[in-house]
Amino acid sequence: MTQTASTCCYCGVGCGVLIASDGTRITGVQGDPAHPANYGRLCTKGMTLPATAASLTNRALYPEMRLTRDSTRQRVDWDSALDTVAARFADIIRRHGPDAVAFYVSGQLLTEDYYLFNLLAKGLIGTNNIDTNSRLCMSSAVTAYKMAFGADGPPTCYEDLELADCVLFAGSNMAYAHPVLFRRLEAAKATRPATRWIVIDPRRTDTAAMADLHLQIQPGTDVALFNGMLHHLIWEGLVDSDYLAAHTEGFAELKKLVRDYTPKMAAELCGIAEADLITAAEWFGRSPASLSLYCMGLNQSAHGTDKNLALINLHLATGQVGKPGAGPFSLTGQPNAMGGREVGGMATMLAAHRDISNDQHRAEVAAHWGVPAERLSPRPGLPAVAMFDALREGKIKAIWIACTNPAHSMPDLGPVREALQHAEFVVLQEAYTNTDTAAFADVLLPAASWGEKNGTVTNSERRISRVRAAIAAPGEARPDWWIAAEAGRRMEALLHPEQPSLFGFDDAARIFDAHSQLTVGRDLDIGGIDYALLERNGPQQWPLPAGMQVGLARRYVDGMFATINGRARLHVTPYKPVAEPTNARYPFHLLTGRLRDQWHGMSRSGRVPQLFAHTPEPGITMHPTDAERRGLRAGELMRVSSKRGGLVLPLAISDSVPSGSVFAAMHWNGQFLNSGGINEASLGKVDGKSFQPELKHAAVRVERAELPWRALLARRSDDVLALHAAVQPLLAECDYAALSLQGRDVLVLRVACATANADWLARVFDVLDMQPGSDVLEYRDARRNVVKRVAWQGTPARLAGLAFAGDVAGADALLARLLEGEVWQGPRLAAFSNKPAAPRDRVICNCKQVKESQITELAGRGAGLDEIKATLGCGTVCGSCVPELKQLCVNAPQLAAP
Ligand SMILES: Nc1nc2c(c(=O)[nH]1)N[C@H]1C(S)=C(S)[C@@H](COP(=O)(O)OP(=O)(O)OC[C@H]3O[C@@H](n4cnc5c(=O)[nH]c(N)nc54)[C@H](O)[C@@H]3O)O[C@H]1N2
Ligand SMILES: Nc1nc2c(c(=O)[nH]1)N[C@H]1C(S)=C(S)[C@@H](COP(=O)(O)OP(=O)(O)OC[C@H]3O[C@@H](n4cnc5c(=O)[nH]c(N)nc54)[C@H](O)[C@@H]3O)O[C@H]1N2
Ligand code: SF4
Ligand SMILES: [Mo]
Repeated sequence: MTQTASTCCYCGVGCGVLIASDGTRITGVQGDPAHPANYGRLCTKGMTLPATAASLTNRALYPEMRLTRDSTRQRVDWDSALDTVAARFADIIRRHGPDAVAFYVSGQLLTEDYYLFNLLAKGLIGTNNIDTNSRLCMSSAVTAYKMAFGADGPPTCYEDLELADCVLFAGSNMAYAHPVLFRRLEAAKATRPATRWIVIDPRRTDTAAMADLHLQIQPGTDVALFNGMLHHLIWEGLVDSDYLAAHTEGFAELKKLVRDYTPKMAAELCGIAEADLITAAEWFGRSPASLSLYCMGLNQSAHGTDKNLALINLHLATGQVGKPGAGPFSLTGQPNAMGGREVGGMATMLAAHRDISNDQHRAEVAAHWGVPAERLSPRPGLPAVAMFDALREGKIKAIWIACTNPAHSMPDLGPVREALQHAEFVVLQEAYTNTDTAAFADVLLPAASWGEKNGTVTNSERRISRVRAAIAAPGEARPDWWIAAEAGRRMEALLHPEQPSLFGFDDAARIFDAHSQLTVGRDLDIGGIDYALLERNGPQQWPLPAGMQVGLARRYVDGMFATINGRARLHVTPYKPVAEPTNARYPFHLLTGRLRDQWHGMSRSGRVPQLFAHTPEPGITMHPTDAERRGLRAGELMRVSSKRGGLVLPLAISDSVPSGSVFAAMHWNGQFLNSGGINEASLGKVDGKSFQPELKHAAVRVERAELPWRALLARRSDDVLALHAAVQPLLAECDYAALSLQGRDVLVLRVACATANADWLARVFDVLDMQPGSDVLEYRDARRNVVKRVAWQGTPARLAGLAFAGDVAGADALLARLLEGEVWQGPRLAAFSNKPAAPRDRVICNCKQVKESQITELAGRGAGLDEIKATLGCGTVCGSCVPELKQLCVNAPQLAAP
């Protein structure tokens, strides 16, 4: 048994993990007590990481390639794959120029991977067409930091969470998306209960439910809110005039603008009470230290940069920046969103926060790389949405995608799929073979994944942590940096045979050194960090120039900013409505976001049945009043459509969404659904400054889908992932199909079609191994087109499978019994009865598998949170469910004592 210190591969909190392994397999994981992000804590996703790595089903194990355009991919060796990639890219570059190729990479790559991709695109090929999924995520935050402070990156650190007196969450559902930081905030509030929490979110999220003040604004109205708050602060003399005079510029123009944003007018635009807006401004302005935490509710907007700037304006105007517990803290989503920004891994920036359009900057980077200065293109590359447009239009011929799944995560999927279909050549570097993008790859390059690779990542507070391999990558999978370097060597032999190799790196440490040298003298100078230091002293924050022992926790403490004159800049931010307003034909505002226990396209979290328990199925959530007005009931299938496209989802009803809006989680896609997920309907309109698309908002219509033929199928299996792999290709044939993994080892499939589909059913019976026999009973009613099969296994016999098609009455009750795993009592034929199911009892606590009914029962008898935790064990391990436990305590119907 060995233990390897590494970092969680999911969110931007960047928790340290200790991976246990037996040399070939990962056997366990625990939080690293020494890591300054989490001090030993992990959330549900981090705790279940070993389960994601337990099976090789669907792992990309060796390179695959299409030998002709329309053939299926075949296994090839690395040399053939890499030679082909290099030759095809070189050929297209020779014929059409460097901008005819593109790279679309990811904030989940390690810094070293990122560095080499950047070198490959910008240094070797000479194109800036390298963009990343961070365009869908962080680019508005980057743009705003640069415009306001002169440089990218937050001024704050995690310790500020414990020191703030007022915490403003803006468009962040931190309880779900940054759970371990949320645990730190909960603990801070428990010790200092006077701390005020304000949450700005159109939905009443678990984060909002815990706030002292929830501003449930109309979607997209944040700028109006911040302008209104600033108006109040100016009017009441709560701005810090000394700070403004000494350290900023632009206040006079801003003041002119916000004169019009009276609290009354702003509150009306936002759809909230004027008094609440004023309370928020008072708390923010009068607290000794005000910290704002913001995420996709601000960034993913056609006015995302302005939303960020308007919030930063509030901080600058009140001097709430550069001091303990205060500042605008943009939370990064992905584990290395920050590292990607450091290496300049986007189409609009150069390494170490340098600018593409700056001749001096290009020359510095070219000199460091050892390439002629003219090689570096002065033209910005195409940002994500424009990149896929250019691919569709044939201006870009070849694309190399690494560590992201654009056929699921990009807005407006129809044209994205068309682009991938039209492309001359698509390379995909992935750890799994069954993502939606994999279908389009001409070459699939198998990547090593978490637990199998070495490098570094930088978390939300600018802290660089080591990622270490605990085991060897399976099959022929290779680290991402190795793949980029090998292809790079082959490409340079074709394009620039005269030049010494740019890719002479044989390990990740040397790549890190090359990266750190390029930062020397810049705002993010990490000249003092190398692997030896990280080994010795643990994770480090930047900047940390040579000669310093520790990095800077807080930036701009002296009021000197990274702008040319050292002053921060306030920007004039007029409010503009969402890009696609609702209308009579598309009356609902579509909000999208995250679930507590799933990660993005679910290629990893979707391998762990336990992670489905909290939300087993996809859905579109609507306010009760809107549902009632339309005569809709929970569970009915709805067609959700925008002008662009749509999908079918079951209806969920909850007053957590405001009337007039609906919400869908972003996670589900072709691995689990018959469609690509909610981005079938979303909008590709981008912010004019950051080019980040408005993934949070679109206008949609939600109508009952008339799909009378229903089926519910479930099968227990020793290898539920293999079963998933076999069923996945059948999903797309249905008008609605949703697959989930439940219990420990049960695959559940819900299906709906316009007409009965006997042929499909026959095939799915085959795949599920449910042919009538001694342990599989069948019931048929040909006249009604009803087929039911039920399977048992073992002695004593337990339910092992069910398939109800044409009539699903009773199927849910039977599924509940299958999941319970009880011994079957009484006649087997009773399985076909249509007994109604009890309402679903959700698993609230994942670690201890505690259900909602157990919690509400205790709460109903008057038990408080502590007693419930002590009795049931829920909320005592990772704590991810604590926000929900608190709500259940408050809302439980009171029961009489037993
Ligand atoms: N469990 C889990 N955690 C994750 C991830 C994951 O996939 N799963 N992904 C990681 C990544 S990459 C990211 S970027 C982060 C995202 O983290 P968050 O941004 O916190 O999560 P989201 O759910 O995308 O969006 C946050 C909230 O924005 C709200 N919102 C929508 N429109 C508006 C608006 O106009 N104004 C305001 N103020 N709010 C609005 C939504 O209702 C939603 O509750 O999460 C990271 N952490
Ligand atoms: N509607 C809507 N859409 C959204 C969002 C939203 O809120 N709403 N959020 C957006 C945001 S913020 C983000 S960040 C994106 C995320 O969207 P994606 O980037 O598509 O997210 P993932 O599913 O995490 O994709 C990462 C891929 O890399 C693979 N992988 C895992 N490990 C490795 C590895 O080590 N190497 C390589 N090469 N591959 C690996 C995984 O299997 C997975 O398929 O989605 C965006 N899309
Ligand atoms: S909060 Fe959870 S998902 Fe994020 S880094 Fe920590 S353990 Fe991983
Ligand atoms: Mo993200």
